[in-house]
Amino acid sequence: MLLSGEFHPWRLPVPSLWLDIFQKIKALGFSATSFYVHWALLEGEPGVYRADGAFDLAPFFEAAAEAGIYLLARPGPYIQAESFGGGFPGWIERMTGSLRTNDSGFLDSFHTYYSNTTSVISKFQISNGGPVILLQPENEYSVSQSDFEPTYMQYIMDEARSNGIVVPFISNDAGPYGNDAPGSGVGAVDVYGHDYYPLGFSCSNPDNWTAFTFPDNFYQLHESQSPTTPYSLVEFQGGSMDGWGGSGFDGCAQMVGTEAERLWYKNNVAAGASFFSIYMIYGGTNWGNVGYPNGYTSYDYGAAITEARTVDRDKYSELKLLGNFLKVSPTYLDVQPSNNTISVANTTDISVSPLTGRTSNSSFWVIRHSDYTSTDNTSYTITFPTSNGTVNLPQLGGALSLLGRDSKILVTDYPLGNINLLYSTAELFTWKEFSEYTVVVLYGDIGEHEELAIGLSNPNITVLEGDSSTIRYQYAGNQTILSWDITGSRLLVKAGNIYFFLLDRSSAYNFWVPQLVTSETTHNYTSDTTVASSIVLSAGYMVRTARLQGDELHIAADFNATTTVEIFGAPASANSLYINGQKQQFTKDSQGFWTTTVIFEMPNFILPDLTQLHWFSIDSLPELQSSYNDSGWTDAILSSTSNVDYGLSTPKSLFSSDYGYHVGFLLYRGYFTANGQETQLNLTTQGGSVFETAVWINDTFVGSYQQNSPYLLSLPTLQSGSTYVITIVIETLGIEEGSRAPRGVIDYSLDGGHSQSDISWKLTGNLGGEQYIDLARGPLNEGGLYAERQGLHLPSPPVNDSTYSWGNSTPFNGIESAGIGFWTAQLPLDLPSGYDIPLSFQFDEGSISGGEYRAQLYVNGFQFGKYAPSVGPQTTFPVPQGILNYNGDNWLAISIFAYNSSGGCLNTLKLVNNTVAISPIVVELADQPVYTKRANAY
Ligand code: IPT
Repeated sequence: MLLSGEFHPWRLPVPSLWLDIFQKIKALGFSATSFYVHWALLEGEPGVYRADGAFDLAPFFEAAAEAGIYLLARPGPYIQAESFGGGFPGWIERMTGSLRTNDSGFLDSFHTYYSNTTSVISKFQISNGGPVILLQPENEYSVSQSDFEPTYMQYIMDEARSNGIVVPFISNDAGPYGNDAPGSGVGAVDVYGHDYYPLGFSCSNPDNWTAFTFPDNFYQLHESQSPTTPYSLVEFQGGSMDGWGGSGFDGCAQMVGTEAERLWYKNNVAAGASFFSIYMIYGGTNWGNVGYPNGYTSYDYGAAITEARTVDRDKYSELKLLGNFLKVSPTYLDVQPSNNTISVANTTDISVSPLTGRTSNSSFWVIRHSDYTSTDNTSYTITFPTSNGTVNLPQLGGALSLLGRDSKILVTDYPLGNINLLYSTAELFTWKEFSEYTVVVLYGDIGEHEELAIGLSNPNITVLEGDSSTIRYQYAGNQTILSWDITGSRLLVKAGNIYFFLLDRSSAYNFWVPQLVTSETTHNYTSDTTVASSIVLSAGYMVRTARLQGDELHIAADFNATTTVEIFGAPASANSLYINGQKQQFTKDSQGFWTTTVIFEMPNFILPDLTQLHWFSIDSLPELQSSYNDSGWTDAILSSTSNVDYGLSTPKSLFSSDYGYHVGFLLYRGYFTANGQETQLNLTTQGGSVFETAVWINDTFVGSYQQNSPYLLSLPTLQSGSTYVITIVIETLGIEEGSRAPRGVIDYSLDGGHSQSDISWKLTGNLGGEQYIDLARGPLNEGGLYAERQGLHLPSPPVNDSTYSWGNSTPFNGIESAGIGFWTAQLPLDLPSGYDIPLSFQFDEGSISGGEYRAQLYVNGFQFGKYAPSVGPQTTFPVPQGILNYNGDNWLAISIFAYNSSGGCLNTLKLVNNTVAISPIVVELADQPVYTKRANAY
């Protein structure tokens, strides 16, 4: 059983934080992570594979291994992922061959990337002691292309094999279509898998489930499509993407929230899934232009782990209940979905999906409302076949109930070590057999009545905690039946030498089951259920690891409040307790349970007032000045384009990719001699989705438009015989996934009897184009703004260098007319150590201002935000520690592209913190080279 969550290292460019995410995934009870590799980031310059700094995959593999997480590698070359080009570099626009086909031009184009990437992955395969156990070639290939070419799929797999990949290949069909099921010859993978997003991608009405789909035939499909391979859900909806003008990720987190997790994920269990990966488990950030045109900077995805790396969404805790249950339930791998109505509720309002044992009696029963959208609280009784005959539950009176939009996995004949749990109507979170006793943790919702039976005859029963009047028990032959009400205060019942913790859901959310690492532990990947392989804790915010070192028990955990920590099953050889390295006093009760308290006090720290920083300002559109020298720009001299998918409408190509510019701001300058008859410029530009274009003639602002092109711009009166220059600024938002759609000026016409060739053009994007300058931050981080070309967004910019005319305005003064302003300021931070203090930059008090400008936020040279106050929805931009130096100087920069004559300014910008927790995480600064003079910058 692999429970997995998707996480992209390139959406969190701080390698020392990868372990944090893996530990948060591991704590869910999950065993795996699936990840994409992004070609455009690793081969910005065609033929040159670079994996410097945060782009190096080795630390990602090492962190996964340390956390005990297996990996599914998904190196594409096409990945989608709401990312720049869907993984394709911009220069793919100059390559021949239909994309994602067997055309040799296309195959050749990804050879450098793919051979290098798969070689690195191969070193970290399980066969070499590493975490990688599966590889997915391409992405949803089978149905994504109408002209599916098995030979292309086969080529990718052959390439991977020739670079040392020995692990099985798995596919991710876009739905359960079975198109590339194993055994179908050329292009067939080893393990057939499919994706599924039953809730869709609109988060504006998260509680309205009527448009969603709820499959009940997945097992049958699997049996007909690929019965010999494990049933694999390679991507299953864990949240949703959201786009410009969207409703924001909180709605997505609510839509795919605790209720959806219970209904759909347990339905996947009912279908017998044994590889089940959630897309995304941690979304991260589209920093430095890694996003696609429809997406904004945040890729939070409404996932279980927030963009700021916090685990305070209930959906994280809910997932932990399911993950830990499956982790300790090896008989799940022996069961088979069954259509028989061998178990029924007394009401047709409740459906039961049976999973019955193949080689044992151990069975699982997934119950839900027949109408999965129902919000009713329904009373029911239920009949189960067991090894002790048919039982009608509840047996000791009372009534079972199922809340609206809830689903439960009930078990029968479930082995708790040597003892048989005949049935339980409460859900199991975990159980552990320790040397002296067994701990069983069960939960339900407040107000529910539960019952279990256990194969113990006449055990001693004591109620150690809670109101014993709510507990009933009865001995029945070799069974003992126990029933209880869930009230909100914990019940602890000892039966024989089993401790039953009978919890309500939110108390269960506080339980954690870290694997116990000892000097004998050879690896951390899986847990068996033998003695003391894990310990059980009731704690609070987050427990990461447990380690036995001699007689010391070490716990690594995060605390966002003063927390009572209870430890059940501490190893007998342990006699001292350390939490995050600090020795901790504790009490040991007669059961042998340990209790201690971790005090949380909000640490003292002051986040600087950003309006009070010493800002340095500069005009970032000096191109409008008559003195500006554009001799360093690229002349648009190509009479044809290399783009085989799009033709030219202009005498010279103005497709930016023909000249090596693919990302961020593009600038064009067109020279012509006026005849005095000009009144209009008709312009077609393309920058993706809500891209913005602004136009000047000499230093006169002509107009701007968002998205809707072609666009007619009225010109001022021009002097016949004079030379003019048209300056066009286009903020591009990335390249569409799997496309060669050109960026830049696509078409234009100038009236007054001009032909197109009367205008001669120059253009620029990022300095160096594909020979990009900043190897540490990669090929996509910089666009073509003057300030970016000069490197002024980097730390320690030359604010004393008089070749730049720095002013002392602030981004809160902004600029007063159309143009581009740029500001930089030093931001000292001094935050206490021993805490995780996620920070975000918040514009305009968290609600978009409607201002007619686009701002970019740079932190220590990393572009970490595109704020579009007329589009939204994002106002708050998390920036991880490691990009920010929490104990030292940082450099913050802001660009403002004001595209109408009234200019633009920030109303406010604040540094705010998210959930603060005591934490053992160790964060190192990402490689972040400072400014050095760029010799040929213009
Ligand atoms: C699936 C893609 O495989 C994945 O890369 C991502 O784009 C995801 O969609 C949406 O976030 S494709 C699925 C919608 C059929």
